[in-house]
Amino acid sequence: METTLQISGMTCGMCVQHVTQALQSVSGVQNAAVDLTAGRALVQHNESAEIKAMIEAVAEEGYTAQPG
Ligand SMILES: [Cu+2]
Repeated sequence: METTLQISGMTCGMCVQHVTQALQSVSGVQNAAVDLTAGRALVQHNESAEIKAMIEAVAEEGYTAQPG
């Protein structure tokens, strides 16, 4: 499965690293490709992964994610 998240608050490559690691730490997430310029994350995951958990993991790092 694939989910696109709009990410706000990213300003540099470190932000991308933080968001990528946060998303990949979520249970059921296989891969996360984060695009700084687009402010977007493409998340590959299985059916058990919860979008809510992805959003919370990103929020814990200080960024805002929303489905889209
Ligand atoms: Cu940064």
